Amino acid sequence: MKKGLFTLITCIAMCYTGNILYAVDSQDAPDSQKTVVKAGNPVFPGWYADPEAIVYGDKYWIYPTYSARYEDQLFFDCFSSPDLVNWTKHEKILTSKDVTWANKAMWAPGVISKDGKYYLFFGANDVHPGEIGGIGVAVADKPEGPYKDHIGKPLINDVVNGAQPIDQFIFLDKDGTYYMLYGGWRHCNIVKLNADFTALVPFEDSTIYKEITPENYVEGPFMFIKDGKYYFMWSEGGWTGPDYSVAYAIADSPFGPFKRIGKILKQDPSIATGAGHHSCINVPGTDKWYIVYHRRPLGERDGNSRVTCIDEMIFDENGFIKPVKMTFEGVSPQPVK
Ligand code: FUB
Repeated sequence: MKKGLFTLITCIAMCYTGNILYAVDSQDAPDSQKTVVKAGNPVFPGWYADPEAIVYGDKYWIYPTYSARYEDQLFFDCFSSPDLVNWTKHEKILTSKDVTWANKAMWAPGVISKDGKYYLFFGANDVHPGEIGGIGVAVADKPEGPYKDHIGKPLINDVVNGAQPIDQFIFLDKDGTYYMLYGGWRHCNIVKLNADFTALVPFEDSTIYKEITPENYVEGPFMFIKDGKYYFMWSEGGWTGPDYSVAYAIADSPFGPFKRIGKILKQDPSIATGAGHHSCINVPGTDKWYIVYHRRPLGERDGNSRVTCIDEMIFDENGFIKPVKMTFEGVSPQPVK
C-alpha cells in the first residue's frame, strides 16, 4: 500500500504550463499507471485568434491575432514550443509604435523565413475604400522579433476584386516562387511577391491580382502541397458567430480552379463553437499533420472570445481530409524531427 502510494507520487508529476494541467509519465511506471501526456486545448491561455503555425528550426511557432476590441489590437505576441505541448510566450514582437500607418485592428499574421530573415505579414486598420491600411510586412532577425515595418507603408492598401486586404498567407511554390493569397469580404486574390518582399510582381500577362475565390469562401486562406496536389483551405461563415468553419478544395495549380470539396472543421456542441481561421503543420520528415485553429469556448458569446487550439488532421487513402475531431485534451508531444 505504502509502495503504491510512493509510486503514484513519484511516477506522476503534475506540471502546469499556461492554463493547462497535465501529468508526466515516469518511464519506470507500470503501463497501468502511465498517464497520457497531452497538450490540452487551448494550447496557451488568453484570447488569441487566427493562429498561423510554422516550424522554424527545431521549434514550432504560433503567430496569432490578439483577440480584443479593434482599438486595443495594437500588437502581436507569439508562442514557441519544442513539442506542441509546452509553449513559451514572446510578448509584443511587433507593435503599432513601429508601424506609423497602423492604428487599430492588427490582424492575422502570415509568416515565413527567407535568406536568414523572418517576415511577418499582417493586416491593419480594418481598411475600407479611401482609407489608409491593409496588408503590411515586418521583418526581424529572429522568429521572436523584434519585428520592424519593412517598407513603411501598406504592401496592399486597396480593395481589388472586392477583397478586403487582410488575412494574407505566404505560399512558397515548388519552383521557388513566393505567392501571397489574401482577402476578406468573400473574395480571395493571389499575387506574386518580389525577392525581398518589398513589392508585388506582375504575372506574365501583366496583371498583378488574380481572383481565385471558391464557392462559400469568406476569409482566412491557407495553402499547402501534398503528393503534388495544391490544397486550398479557407474559412466560411461569420467569425463572431457559431457557424464559422473551415472548408477546402484540391487543384493542380495554385491558381485553381478550386472546386469546393466540403467542410472539415466546424462547431461541435459538446466542445466549442465558431471554429475557424486555421493553419496547418506538417511535422518535417513525417506524414503527421495538425490543424491549428481558433474556437469559442461553450457558453461564450463575445465575438472576441477566441482561443487557439491544435488537433490532428488526417487524410484518407485518396488524399481527402477527414473531418477534424475537436478535442479538449489536444495532441500528444511531437518533437520536431
Ligand atoms: O481576427 C480578426 C479577423 O477575424 C480576421 O482577420 C478574420 O479572419 C477573422 O478571424
